[in-house]
Amino acid sequence: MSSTEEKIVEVEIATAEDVDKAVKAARAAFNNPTWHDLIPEDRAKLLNKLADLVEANVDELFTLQAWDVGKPFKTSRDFEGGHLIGTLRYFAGWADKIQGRTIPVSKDKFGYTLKQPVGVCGGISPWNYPLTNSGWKLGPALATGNCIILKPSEYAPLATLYLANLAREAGYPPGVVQVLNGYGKQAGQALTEHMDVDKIAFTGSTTTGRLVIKSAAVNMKKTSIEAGGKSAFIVFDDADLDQAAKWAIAGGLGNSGQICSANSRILVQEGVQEKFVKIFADIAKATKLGQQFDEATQQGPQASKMQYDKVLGYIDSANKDGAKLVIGGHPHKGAGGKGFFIQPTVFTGVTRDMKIFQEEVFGPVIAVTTFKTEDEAVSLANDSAFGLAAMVFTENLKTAHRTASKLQTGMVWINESNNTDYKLPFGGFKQSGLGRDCGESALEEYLEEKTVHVNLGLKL
Ligand code: TXE
Repeated sequence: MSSTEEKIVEVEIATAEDVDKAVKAARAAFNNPTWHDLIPEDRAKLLNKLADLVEANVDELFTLQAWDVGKPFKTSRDFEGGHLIGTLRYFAGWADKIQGRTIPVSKDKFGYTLKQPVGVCGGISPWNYPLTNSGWKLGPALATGNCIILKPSEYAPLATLYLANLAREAGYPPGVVQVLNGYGKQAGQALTEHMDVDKIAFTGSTTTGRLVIKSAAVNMKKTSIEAGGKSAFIVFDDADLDQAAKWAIAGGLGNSGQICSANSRILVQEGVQEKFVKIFADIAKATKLGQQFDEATQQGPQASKMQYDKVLGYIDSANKDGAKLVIGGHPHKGAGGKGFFIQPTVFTGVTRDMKIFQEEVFGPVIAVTTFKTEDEAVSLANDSAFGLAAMVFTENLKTAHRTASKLQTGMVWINESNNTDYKLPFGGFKQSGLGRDCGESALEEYLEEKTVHVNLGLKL
């Protein structure tokens, strides 16, 4: 447990052999008429039943997740719990709305398309949002009639196992929903390179995302990748600075900064830089760090010792590179001097060449850079190998939409940050990924489109 550094429990790890057994079970379930021929309304009923069970078990699920990664329990149960239930219900609503197209070709011919499930899917998820990520994969996969094997992160094995039990209780036939815990290089890789897996939905680091694409190439699996980010939060000088600061705290320091779309870079127009940084730093400094089950806790520990060391390494590099430390910069001692806590940290004077401008820190560390003009703001924001998200704060509609269209990111939030909604596509440009989670777009990731050519009278 990352808040106390104590061992909670031991968990079985899957080998390549276990993965093979799970894939065979998934294939058998996919081919079984009990699942394969289930009418869409009944697929929707099952997914809604699962949502009801998640709602009834939300305390248990989010207690396990809080043990897994040290997240403040109450906030994550209320927000992520609602999001998970909503995601499953949203995709249940799509189950009977999966439609192909009819396409006129000529007087002798027309074509139509059928949307059919891909088959056996693997869902590999990280530790920062274990349940949300499981829901983002389960929802579209099951609504469209696939079978899915989830492989949660080795750092967060518990909550998703509980979810698998709920899927069984909901009435999914054996083999349709499976959970295998295990290491990435073993179970994860076995799943991505398995010849009888048709699709991999991966969320995690960009480095691992590249490996997943390579392994999945073995049988040209359909692949969706949601990877890292370095999202820029642009504050123009006409912005509501109080609101900007509050959203930047939520979207940058929330979940201890362990959000793929975290606004870890703040670009602020020079006239308001001093005022904005003061408001932001004052709120950040007052953040209450603590144990996950203490209701007053606003920020928990980093999820693991590895992450804790990594974040401290970035703080060190920012100091060495000459950024100015405004607040934080140090570990925070939890109860009994234990736990992987790090103070909310803000650096100003950050330049393009610094590591904390370019690399994903994945911790409560914010890099502030000043800009003069809109063009400069866009150029700074786009100066990144990542392209997941960006945020624009301004009271001027024209500035907001003009800037949004120029940013090379999959998502732009105007006058808010990280207010993710399962009805809207989530994903990135550039090295932040391939494909989209959430929204109608996610369905396409789990469907094949078959074209049927119909000859209406052409003779040879
Ligand atoms: O991620 P990995 P890690 C970033 C963040 C963090 C860094 C490392 O910067 O500091 O990644 O975190 C599985 N084949 N993000 O090491 O390795 C692994 O078991 C198949 C951003 O936890 O990407 C886990 O289930 N699978 C990110 C999942 O991949 C493999 C969220 C993610 O692990 C595998 C988390 C392999 N060869 C970290 N190797 C985001 N986008 O939100 C590992 N895995």
